[in-house]
Amino acid sequence: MLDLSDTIAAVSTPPGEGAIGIVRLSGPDAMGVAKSAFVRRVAGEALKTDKNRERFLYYGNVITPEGEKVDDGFMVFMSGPASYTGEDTVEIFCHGGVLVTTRVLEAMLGAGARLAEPGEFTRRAFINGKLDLTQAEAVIDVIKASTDGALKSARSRLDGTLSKRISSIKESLIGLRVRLEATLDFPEEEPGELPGILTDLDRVIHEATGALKKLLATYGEGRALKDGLRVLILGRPNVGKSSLLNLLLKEERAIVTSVPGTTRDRIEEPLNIRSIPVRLIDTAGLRETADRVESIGVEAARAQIDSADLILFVIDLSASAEFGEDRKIYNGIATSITGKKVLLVANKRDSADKGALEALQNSFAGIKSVTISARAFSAQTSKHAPEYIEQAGLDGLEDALFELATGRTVADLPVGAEGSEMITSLRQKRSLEDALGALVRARAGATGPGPLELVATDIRSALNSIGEVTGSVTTDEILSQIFSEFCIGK
Ligand SMILES: Nc1nc2c(ncn2[C@@H]2O[C@H](COP(=O)(O)OP(=O)(O)OP(=O)(O)O)[C@@H](O)[C@H]2O)c(=O)[nH]1
Ligand SMILES: [Mg+2]
Repeated sequence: MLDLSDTIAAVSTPPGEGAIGIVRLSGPDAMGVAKSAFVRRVAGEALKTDKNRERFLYYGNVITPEGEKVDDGFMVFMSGPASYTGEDTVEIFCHGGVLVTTRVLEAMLGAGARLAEPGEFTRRAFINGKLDLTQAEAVIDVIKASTDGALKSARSRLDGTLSKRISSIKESLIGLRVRLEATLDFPEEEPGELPGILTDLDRVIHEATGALKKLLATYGEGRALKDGLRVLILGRPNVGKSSLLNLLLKEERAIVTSVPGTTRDRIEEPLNIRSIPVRLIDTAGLRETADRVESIGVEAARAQIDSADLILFVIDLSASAEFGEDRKIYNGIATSITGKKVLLVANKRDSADKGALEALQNSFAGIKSVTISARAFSAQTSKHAPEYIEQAGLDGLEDALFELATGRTVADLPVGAEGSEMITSLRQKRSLEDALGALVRARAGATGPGPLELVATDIRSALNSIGEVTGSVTTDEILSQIFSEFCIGK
């Protein structure tokens, strides 16, 4: 268990050289520690506890317990509960260097503070009720966000939108549970109540399961925004895989030639697709080859499959005679791509064979596909001109990728809009799935021959699982796992 009676300290700015470094203190004796280790420069005297002005910037020197000056800077005091952690908090702004911030921190430790654990400031904020668990998780997501969409989603969770959504599901179930349990405990008091409760139970559980399913469906997008996706480009040699990479990057990154077997080494580049952070990986074309260097590349391409989230399988519409060969290669990797998302990218639509689209349908029935002309883009000098993007089919490709990755269309609610709450962690997903399972059992139990006590138990268990998401029900283990992802000082 966390000891809240300690006063903790940490450097809150990242290690490195910067204009300012911030050392943060939180806990009951934050001001006491600061008082011993920070001396006002103007007055040349220690801060007087009774005269501490909150949210007032003091200028002074940080000193060691031996009285040696470490650095000069500002200090601000914020008393709890109106602070990030809900406790008395002090922030010291000193020079931003690795050694100087370490020395300032040591001065605070010398004056009685303890070094904070990773995420301990936020964990204290959680314990003190300043934020719930979905918000605490959002803190780290805001810090790590690498695209506008990821930031919007994390920001809106930090503002409590997901918490609110979950609370409203919880409230309706609590009301139901209370009524059901009262009737079961005191059946003689309101004998006529039961049929009405059962009707309400059916409706409330129906609504709650609908809401849970809706939230669960957002996990794909939530996770994609938060963690990004590995998108792997695969296909026969010369179909235009490297051209596709260049098209998505809008830059001629990979070498493109008409010689099959051009790409031998893996090329990996970061980019954003409709706000989803993506690592795009181009590989050597898949085929049997006698060339030793190329065959190493082909093996390397296969080795990438496991870690990929989404596969772009490229085929060449101007080589419909080869679709059988494409399909063979696809079948060859079929077991390793089971469960992964696959988009068939039919390239070279500018010079497609007659009947190529139908032939493609026959060879790859049931696989989501999109047609493009990657070269239309890379062959041009003015790379961002809209007509080339259109000619290439880039928008359609990006839309298809987004839809496949998130399970929703780009035209749906924008990220951050009301009603667009997302779940983003496996932990949240598992708890909501447990809750859903318990509610399905409860609903079935209510119409079945079993005792209604079991229905009440299932509703209670669903509430418990929902409570895990926001953290109203939690264990030390869950908390340690969540906060261990944080940096020290947050
Ligand atoms: N007509 C046409 N040709 C294209 C298109 N995209 C690519 N090509 C041509 O196809 C050839 C192969 O393109 P690459 O992008 O190198 O193909 P690749 O799949 O990376 O090939 P390897 O690295 O050898 O496996 C080049 O001559 C490209 O100019 C397209 O949309 N239309
Ligand atoms: Mg290539």
